[in-house]
Amino acid sequence: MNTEDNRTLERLKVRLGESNYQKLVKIDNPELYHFIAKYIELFNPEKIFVCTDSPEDIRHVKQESIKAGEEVELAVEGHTYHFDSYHDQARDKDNSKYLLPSGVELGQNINAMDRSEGLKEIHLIMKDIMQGNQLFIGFFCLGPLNSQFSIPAVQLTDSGYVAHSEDLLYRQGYEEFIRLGRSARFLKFVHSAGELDERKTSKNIDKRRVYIDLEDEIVFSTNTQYGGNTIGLKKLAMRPAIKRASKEGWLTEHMFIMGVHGPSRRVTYFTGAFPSLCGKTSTSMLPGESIVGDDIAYLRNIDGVIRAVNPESGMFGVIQGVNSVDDPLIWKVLHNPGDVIFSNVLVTKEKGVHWIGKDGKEPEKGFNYAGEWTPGKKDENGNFILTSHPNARFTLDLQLLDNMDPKLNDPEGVLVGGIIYGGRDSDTKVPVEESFDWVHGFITMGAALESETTAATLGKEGVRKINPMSNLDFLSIPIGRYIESHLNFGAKLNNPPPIFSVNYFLKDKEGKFTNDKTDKAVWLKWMELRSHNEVEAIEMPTGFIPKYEDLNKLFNEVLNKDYSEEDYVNQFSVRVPENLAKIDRVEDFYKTKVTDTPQILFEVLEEQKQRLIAAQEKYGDNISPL
Ligand code: SPV
Ligand code: MN
Repeated sequence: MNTEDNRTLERLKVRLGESNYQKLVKIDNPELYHFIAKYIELFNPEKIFVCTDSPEDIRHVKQESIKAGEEVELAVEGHTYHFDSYHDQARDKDNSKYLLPSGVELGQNINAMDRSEGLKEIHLIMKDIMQGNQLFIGFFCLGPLNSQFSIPAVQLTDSGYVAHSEDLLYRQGYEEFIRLGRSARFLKFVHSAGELDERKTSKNIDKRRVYIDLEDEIVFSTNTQYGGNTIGLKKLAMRPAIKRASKEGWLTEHMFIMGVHGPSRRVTYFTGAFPSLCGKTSTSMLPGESIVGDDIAYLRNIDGVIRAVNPESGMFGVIQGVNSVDDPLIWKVLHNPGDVIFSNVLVTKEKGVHWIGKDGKEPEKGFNYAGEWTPGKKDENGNFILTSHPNARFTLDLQLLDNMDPKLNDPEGVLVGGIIYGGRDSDTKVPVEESFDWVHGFITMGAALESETTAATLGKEGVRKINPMSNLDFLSIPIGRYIESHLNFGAKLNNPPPIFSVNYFLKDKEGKFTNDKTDKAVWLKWMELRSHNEVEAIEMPTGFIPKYEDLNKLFNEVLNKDYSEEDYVNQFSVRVPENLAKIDRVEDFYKTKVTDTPQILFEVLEEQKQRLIAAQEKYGDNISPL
């Protein structure tokens, strides 16, 4: 330790007090000391709490959140609710920016600004921002402990709600920091909810910022509480992790990981990328299957195969539509004692909660993210205020779920048997389809992924947007380079797993959904069999689709229902004009907006176009699988 390190420690001792100081110095890492000292001095909190992995410390954080009023206890033991400001209900894409040194560019799809300007601005906004408040310092590990996948991370926040959420969602990492000492290459997150109003929600939304400094691997977040903007280890950590991954030859993806249970007790693991609110969590939570993670995955090539881990160990899930029939396992956790946070739901006088799509009758009054609520209440623009926000969520530790996969904490991760790309697509893609090979799948299903926008980000809903790998919101490298990383990753595999696309949102000519909500269970079982070459498929211009008789058999086995040939034709016919239009949109996007697109992307799209045109000449606009 040099004199500068010692001076930093002296300063920390004064600020932290003896017991917190002792906790911190058990970790031998001067970089950590300097980082913490710098931000303590900038934020100027009145109190500081260093949280270790001990259950007492973790309990203390929750108690402090309740004491400060950011969370309020509900009738069910262990449950709390939290509100975000009415104008702070989703990720703020406009104010999430990369801070780039001169000479670095990420392309026009990625929001960025000059690094020194951004740092100046954020330091100014956050100066003395914690005066009179408490700072929590938490240590976490992204991915299983002591694994080649894992990334240590430290969080500084003045929000007990954020700190508590992280305790539920991530693996504790204090001991891991001690073990790693100076070798820890850790990510850093600093957050302040800023000034709070009487409802304990962030007040200065105009000063809401999420700034990502890739140089020092620090993410700043301020004047916001909504989890997607604040929970450092969630979407904020994805940004530096994507950059690291691209440099080091692995992948950080916006994907669930689940075990699909096949014949003879076989479990095949799938990862699936879906934009927010497109069925990602509900797929990973399908009855009879097991969940490793519902949101983020790290993928590595280990001995020529893909292995994956979930950097998280909890779930920050959408609550809208959760009901006892479709989501029995989540339902059970949401109705039993345990550590669960409900955010932006309706709370009743009896300290119960309600949300859109919950079983039972809607309460006649309560209070929600907009204040006192009765049915029919309108906001200042005359829009109805819904019972709960469409992006209202529950937060829980995966350990509470009966279907948690036993390999969640395996340091080796799970072997990936298939990759799925899904989007919200009302008129083009069939419900399930397998690609011809890795490159074809990655490009026509991943890089060309389109989806209609949802309530998970601020802005208009229902607009079709391209979202490569459903990861666009989090990319910290130019899109072309990200695509290149994927192609390189695939090229180095001995035997790449099959790639599939799914679409749960296909509508017929009358605008009705062609599928039932539960049908995805069948698509998964079919993909599981394909992964082991145990079922045949029909070659169509866009990929391999299931045969009618196989699906009918699976519908009977899995859902105990018949599947009509008429439904099959409706769902699996290739709509040629729609598919061609999609290719045009995708080509246009890459041609005009992604200057570093690898040439192969255009070639693969062109081949698909030619296959479609040739088929159209033979069979017409609508090609029946029969
Ligand atoms: C998503 O929107 O993709 C989520 C929730 O998983 S958030 O934390 O807001 O990113
Ligand atoms: Mn997500």
